[in-house]
Amino acid sequence: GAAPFYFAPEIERLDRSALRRLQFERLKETLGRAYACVPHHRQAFDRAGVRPEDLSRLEDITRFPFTVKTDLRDTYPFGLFAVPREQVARLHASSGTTGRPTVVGYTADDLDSWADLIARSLACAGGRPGDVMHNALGYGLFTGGLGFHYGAERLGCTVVPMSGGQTEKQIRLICDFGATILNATPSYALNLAESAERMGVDLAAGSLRVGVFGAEPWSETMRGELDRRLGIRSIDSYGLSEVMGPGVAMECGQRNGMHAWEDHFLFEVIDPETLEPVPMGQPGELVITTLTKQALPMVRYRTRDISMITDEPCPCGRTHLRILRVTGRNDDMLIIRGVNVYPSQIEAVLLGLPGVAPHYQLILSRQGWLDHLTVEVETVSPSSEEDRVRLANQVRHHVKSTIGVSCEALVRLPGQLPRSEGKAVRVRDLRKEG
Ligand code: ADP
Ligand code: K
Ligand code: ZN
Repeated sequence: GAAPFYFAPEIERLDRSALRRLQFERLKETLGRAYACVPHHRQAFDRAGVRPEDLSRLEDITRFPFTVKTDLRDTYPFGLFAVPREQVARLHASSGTTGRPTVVGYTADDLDSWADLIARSLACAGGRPGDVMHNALGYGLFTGGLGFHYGAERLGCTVVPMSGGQTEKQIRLICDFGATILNATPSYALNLAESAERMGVDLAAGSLRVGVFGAEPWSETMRGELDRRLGIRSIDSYGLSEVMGPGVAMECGQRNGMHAWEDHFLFEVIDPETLEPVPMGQPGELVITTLTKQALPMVRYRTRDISMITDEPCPCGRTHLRILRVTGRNDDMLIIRGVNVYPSQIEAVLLGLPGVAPHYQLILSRQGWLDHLTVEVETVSPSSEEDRVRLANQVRHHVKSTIGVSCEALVRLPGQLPRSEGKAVRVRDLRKEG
């Protein structure tokens, strides 16, 4: 293949001992800022009996307390920010465990680092200045669309800010503009491939060369399908809003795991039961500490993502460790078309509707390659067909407008939904790993 290309060659190939020294310096600074500027962190450190000065080597990170998703909710909206609101240049938000979204903020410097990390990640994925990047990730409060947008501009790409939806138009523009990089969730990319086939458009014979796919778990089988049907090399891409957004880790051309950018983040893998570190190369929950974020420093954020990491050398020359596929989560968060959804959020919507009984079921299936959500509810008292149709429309409308996902709603008569003995089984996930 072509000679390796790096966006930030010195840092991407820094030897691991220098990388660890850099991490130590930055970690010390981050812990200091978290303690000095964020009351939540100060209290948590005090409770754990640990001070930033207690960090004398990188491994001491394990003495510091974890941050979890509910900490963001409990301090909604800006309680974990370490800078005055006037210094926050941008806000993003994703779904939290209840009605309140998880709000994240960036200073101008944070946005600058983010664009650099995306530029570095896109180059790692095989992108080059001059590429045309068709960005089908959602723009708006999600970090996906805008995150990739500015980083692709920084790399020197021509960016098509398409966002989601309007599938036929997407296909036409990919062809007309000569897109070479496609950015999407893997399931939407397969949907594009299928729709193109129906339209008689052969995307595999077209201009696309690289696919950058993330936001939801996907498999090697799906990779094979995407490569073949779109005529691309499909690359796994990982990130989460709480620590930044996309650009946390990206596969290189070797496709042997995602290089995780250790100059900006510290990665740990823990046993979710004992909370103790697990050895390199063994599966566990990914825990991430930010090393450069100003607006929202994150200390030992429990991602709930199950994966493993390796520091084995990669033939591409990058020294940063690799996150092997994220295979699932250890909480009840569902990912529906790339959107994070907690059953508790849907429950809150349902219980707010008059006439709906506290019995419901969420059924997840695939229609083609796309996720399909069916919400089944029961009425409190016997009701007419007409009333049930009206209620179904309300459920659909409220789920869409408060959570942002489309669903099908089925309203049953009292007693028609299965009753469980013991713990209610609210979710039936029929999606097969394809
Ligand atoms: P994004 O828009 O990047 O998905 P969110 O904060 O909305 O950011 O969601 C982050 C979550 O999405 C992660 O914690 C993980 O569960 C999931 N996710 C992101 N990228 C991947 C990936 N490449 N493989 C599997 N899951 C992923
Ligand atoms: K996601
Ligand atoms: Zn590599």
